[in-house]
Amino acid sequence: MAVLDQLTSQQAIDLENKYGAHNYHPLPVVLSKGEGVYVWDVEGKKYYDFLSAYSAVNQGHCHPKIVGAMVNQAQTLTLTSRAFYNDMLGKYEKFATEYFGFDKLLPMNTGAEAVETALKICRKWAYEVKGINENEAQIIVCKNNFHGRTTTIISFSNDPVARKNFGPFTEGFIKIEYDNLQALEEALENNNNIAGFMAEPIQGEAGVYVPSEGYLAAAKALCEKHNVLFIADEVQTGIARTGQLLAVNHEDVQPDILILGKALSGGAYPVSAVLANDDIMNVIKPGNHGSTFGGNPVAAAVAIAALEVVKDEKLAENAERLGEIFREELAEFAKENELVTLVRGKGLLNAVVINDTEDSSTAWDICMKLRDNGLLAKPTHGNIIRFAPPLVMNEEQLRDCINIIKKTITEFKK
Ligand code: IF1
Repeated sequence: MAVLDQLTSQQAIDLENKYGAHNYHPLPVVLSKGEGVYVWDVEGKKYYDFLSAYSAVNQGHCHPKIVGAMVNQAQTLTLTSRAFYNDMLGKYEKFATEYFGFDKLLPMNTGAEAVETALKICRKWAYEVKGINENEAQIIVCKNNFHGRTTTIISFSNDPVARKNFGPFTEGFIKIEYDNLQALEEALENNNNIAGFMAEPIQGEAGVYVPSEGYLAAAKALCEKHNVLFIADEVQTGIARTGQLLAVNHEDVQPDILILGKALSGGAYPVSAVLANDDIMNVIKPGNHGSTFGGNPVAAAVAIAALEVVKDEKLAENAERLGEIFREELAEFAKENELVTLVRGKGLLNAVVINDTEDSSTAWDICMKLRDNGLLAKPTHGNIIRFAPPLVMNEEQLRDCINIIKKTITEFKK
């Protein structure tokens, strides 16, 4: 078999099982083409993509403007490293800082790298601006968080599968209940070593937990009161996914540090970023932080195009409107179907809670039937199915998908 020969689905799966690390348990479908809201498997079967690569493909698969920008730049200059300047990075930094309303941007590649970068900036600010004694800074995080897979990030995870046998862990983190202002206030009171509070504006992996109305604004106010930085991890909730450009915009909250990734590139290329104002970002000096690919010309060109698409195609407004329809229809359906407990979410980041025990395979089995019926989705933890289509979906396509979901669950036999 020549390396680029056409494969059957089973051949592709067998290759991954034999030659690839088993760090995932994918749904058994092998995709070979994507366009807009659709993906096709190697046998040519067409599906609606209701995962969007975990909200990285908000602009739809292979968006011509984003791919065009990528190909054009890739044929011109791909990578210089930051040892030298390039003609794309400054343009991108200006464009993106004005787009999100911050003074500066630190470019990275993956979401986890951006989270790590934000934690380093927060700590350095704590020592050099707030005046906390070196190595005593604490950062508050939320239980059931998901911020990535590095050793430091899993140090403050409470997911045993993500943590077991990866110790020893990084110190300096305090875990509190999500959506609990009293817990945040108590953690802030009488502790002058708190540098920051990092949270997902909606906890995606935990099961699309939307916090109470006003939580983010009140949390930001508490951080201001205690001279603590509010760090918003919008890697999954950002870039129009929840019906606003950023999920924090639902409450008019401007975080001190903003973390972006995934759809910052429309899923075409690894691009992440950390944004902050000068009084925070200027603690970073030459040699403090970096990355071979961070801020490369292709990333810059792709991110500019991806962000332009969000505004040109009014993706936040579309996500807001279609999300209302999705939740209204599924909530109605939940009343008459015992398998569906509830639906929750914001914009087009939604989840359906399946009425079965945490350890049952019901949500997985339903996703297998959804696959057979032409729609791809995957459970998060336990029996919660995340539904997150590309934001370029139109109402007719959404209603088609709602019908597929209702039909599949109605016909589902355990
Ligand atoms: C996997 C989850 C989603 C994220 C938030 C940072 C990162 C992520 C809020 C890190 C990444 C991805 C990672 C991927 C599956 C997916 C995921 F299931 F893991 F939790 F979306 F919910 N902050 N989320 O959601 O970004 O380094 O991956 O670019 O690791 O399985 P990354």
